[in-house]
Amino acid sequence: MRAVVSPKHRLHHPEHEVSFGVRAPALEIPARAEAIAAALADDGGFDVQPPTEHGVAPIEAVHDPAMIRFLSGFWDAWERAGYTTREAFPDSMLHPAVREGMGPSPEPAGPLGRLGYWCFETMTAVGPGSYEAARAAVDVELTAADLVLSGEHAAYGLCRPPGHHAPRAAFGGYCFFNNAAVATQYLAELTGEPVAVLDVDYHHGNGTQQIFYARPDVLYVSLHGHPDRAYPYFAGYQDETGAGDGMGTTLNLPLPAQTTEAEYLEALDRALGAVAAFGGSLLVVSLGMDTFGLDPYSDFMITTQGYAEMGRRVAAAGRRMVILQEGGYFVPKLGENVVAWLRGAEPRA
Ligand code: SP5
Ligand code: ZN
Repeated sequence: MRAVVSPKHRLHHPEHEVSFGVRAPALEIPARAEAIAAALADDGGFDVQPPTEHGVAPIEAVHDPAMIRFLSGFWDAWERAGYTTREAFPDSMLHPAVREGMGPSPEPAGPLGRLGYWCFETMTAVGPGSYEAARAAVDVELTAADLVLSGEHAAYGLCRPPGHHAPRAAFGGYCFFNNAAVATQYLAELTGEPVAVLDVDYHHGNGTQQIFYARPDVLYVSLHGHPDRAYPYFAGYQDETGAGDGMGTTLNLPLPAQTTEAEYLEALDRALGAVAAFGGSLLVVSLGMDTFGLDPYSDFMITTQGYAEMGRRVAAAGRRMVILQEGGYFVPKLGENVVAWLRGAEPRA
């Protein structure tokens, strides 16, 4: 399988995240992508290439251009305003109730206010190289999409930072640009075909769901920890099935704590049934390894062999696949788990 990898992810190297008011070591760190890249190289079965530049237009097709502008200029503005931190977090976010009945808030002028205007939580440090790294992750993802458009049955994009929590007009959940959504929109535009997205990260991909919620030509299907206990809390419920013309093109399968591998694979078969019933030949996979038994976020019991079986079942759907990295935070097994999934997904003789 061909894989796209960029060293530019290293430009985003958060030191901390803030979880329930506690400053903790960052989990979404460069070592994750380094471990995956090393495992791809060690395996020998992957043809690894760098991304090509695609510019900002494919991002503007999905995200608010004002958010892109904010991210591109944030660090300079932060330093110019006199802050001397190594990375930045908002202190006040734009809760919808603050402006209830008053119309939308203007975008503030100062960088701390602007940070809370665009960022929705406290886990996503923005540093001097975050924007450039996020742009490179988009180039990685679009290069993987190009490979599939030019005839590869499947391609893997080692995206870092991840993307699936970023809706059209906000960022957070370790995500800046929604890599899977940008790729999906790009594929839909270039082929005119419907596109299915299968999200198997432990967390619900609220951003991807939001971006395509009213779209009849994009199916979003997700397996995840139930939002009653799991981030992102405010999306991923079973009764969210789409809106307007997109009614019926969202399927959420929230799962209980201690979900076993057998139970997970059963839910995956349901998800793949929905993919099979949807038109088109393209599938974008949001691949998160934070369902792993040892992952700090996981209360599922997925094993390395389970990932190989997942890859097999997804590939058996027979679709052309753009497989994009999302989460996965148990670094010692991360590379092995990604390789197991991708090898499982390889066409069999
Ligand atoms: C792409 C991705 O996997 N993003 C994950 C973002 C998760 N943010 C979680 C915030 C809540 C964490 N609080 C509980 C700490 C458990 N170790
Ligand atoms: Zn996740």
